[in-house]
Amino acid sequence: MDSATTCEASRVPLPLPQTASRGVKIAVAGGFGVGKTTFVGAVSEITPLRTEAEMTAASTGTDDLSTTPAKRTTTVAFDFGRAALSPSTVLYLFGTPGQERFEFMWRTVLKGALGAVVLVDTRRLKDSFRCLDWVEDAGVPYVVAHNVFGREDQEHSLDDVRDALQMTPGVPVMRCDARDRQSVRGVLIALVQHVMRLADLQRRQS
Ligand SMILES: Nc1nc2c(ncn2[C@@H]2O[C@H](COP(=O)(O)OP(=O)(O)OP(=O)(O)O)[C@@H](O)[C@H]2O)c(=O)[nH]1
Ligand SMILES: [Mg+2]
Repeated sequence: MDSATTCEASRVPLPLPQTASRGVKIAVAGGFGVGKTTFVGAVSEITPLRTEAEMTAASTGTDDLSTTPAKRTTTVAFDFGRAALSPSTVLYLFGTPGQERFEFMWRTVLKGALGAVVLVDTRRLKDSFRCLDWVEDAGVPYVVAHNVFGREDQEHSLDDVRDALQMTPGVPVMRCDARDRQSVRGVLIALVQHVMRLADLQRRQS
């Protein structure tokens, strides 16, 4: 593959390496304000495409800002970023909107995805159920990543998170910091390994 991408914001040409031979779509999903846009932005090697809109008084009572009081904008369509996982494999990252009124976009974002990261915030775990249902219904393999916002939400063990979310056995659960590139890369590597394990299992069973 020998293509070039131009970052609109910086006007810096960022060519894909000539060794890149595989492009893979990955969805980054989760409830409102769990850190999806932050996650995509932290790892993207191009200036991420964002579709943020200012939050207005109209969202009062609908959007829970108690855990992210500094939040001023919300994703209204999707986030897009690109990250090379290896010289040959490039991930195209699509972040979903979090608000339920934009759920119609979730199907589009999940369509054709090789895998999904479901980000959760342990202070608002119940907000994750709808998203998990969407991802499971779409049949997209996924991992759950607990985005750690502070010390208090590290008190929950990953087993607690798994139990609280009534997760399907075998789905990996891990912690991450959505602001940290290495941490986000770790989640993406775990997702790709999980997808490869499932594919291998399927091959053996057929
Ligand atoms: N302390 C801390 N803050 C974070 C972390 N991840 C995201 N944030 C902050 O939390 C807020 C929400 O992050 P976003 O990335 O906009 O969340 P989102 O899931 O894309 O939100 P929606 O698109 O509105 O659903 C922002 O103010 C981020 O700066 C984290 O790991 N730690
Ligand atoms: Mg967002």
